[in-house]
Amino acid sequence: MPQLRALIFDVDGTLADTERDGHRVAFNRAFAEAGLDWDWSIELYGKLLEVTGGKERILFYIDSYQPPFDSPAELKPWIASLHAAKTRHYKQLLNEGVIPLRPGVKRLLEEARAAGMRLAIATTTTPENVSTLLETALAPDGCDWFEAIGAGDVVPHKKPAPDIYLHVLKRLNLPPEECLAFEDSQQGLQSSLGAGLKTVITLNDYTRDHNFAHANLVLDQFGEPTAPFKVVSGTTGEAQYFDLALAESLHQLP
Ligand code: XBP
Ligand code: MG
Repeated sequence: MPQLRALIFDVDGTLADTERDGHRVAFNRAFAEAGLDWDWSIELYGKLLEVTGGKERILFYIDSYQPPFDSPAELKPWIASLHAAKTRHYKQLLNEGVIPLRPGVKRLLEEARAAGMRLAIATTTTPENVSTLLETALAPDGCDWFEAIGAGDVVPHKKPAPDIYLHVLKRLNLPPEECLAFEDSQQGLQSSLGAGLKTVITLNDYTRDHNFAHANLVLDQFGEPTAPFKVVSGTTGEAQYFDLALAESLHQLP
């Protein structure tokens, strides 16, 4: 059996619950600033999350919910500048400390680092969103904890395509059999499985009803010694919270 050498994390929904109170709010602030009367409610945003990537999500919204939208002749650059404003608002929210890491994330990352486990990130979101989250919610040197950070437009096809995981595996110079992925959504799981990675899911309010039939383990959260996880599917033995020993034992399963 190959050894477990690296943990690869999704960001949005996995490291932190960024969508409802972070990305969604930032989109709405950017829309208001641009004089648009668009307002993405918590419920509507759940539907829009079907499309990964902020620029792609805006385009999907225009096509599906705003006809007939009198769109600018140069739609792509217009969306790009609207999205740049959204990124500015999102980073501001992170800098205000609005979004903490999910329970157990920092503990797991610290344990993995201390044990010499290699760490990486594979996400759809904009690179500067990742660095700002890591610096504000993890540690001032949080980016340095990760050997490879694959994010945003660095690959042609975002999740559910496997491209971002394949990109990160290449950067790590590791085969998928020596890594474990962590995701929160069906689109993310499709991406990691497509790259050949065993995958652990931690659910959140937006992804609770997604199809995780092929995940190796589905939990409500990583958990802490004082706040155990709930197992939705998969085997955790005696474990009460997700740690490196559980990662190693999952990795050993056929
Ligand atoms: C995350 C996303 C991202 C964010 C917005 O998906 O879909 O698009 O919602 O980020 P995943 P940007 O967790 O599967 O990577 O606006 O920066 O694109
Ligand atoms: Mg996610």
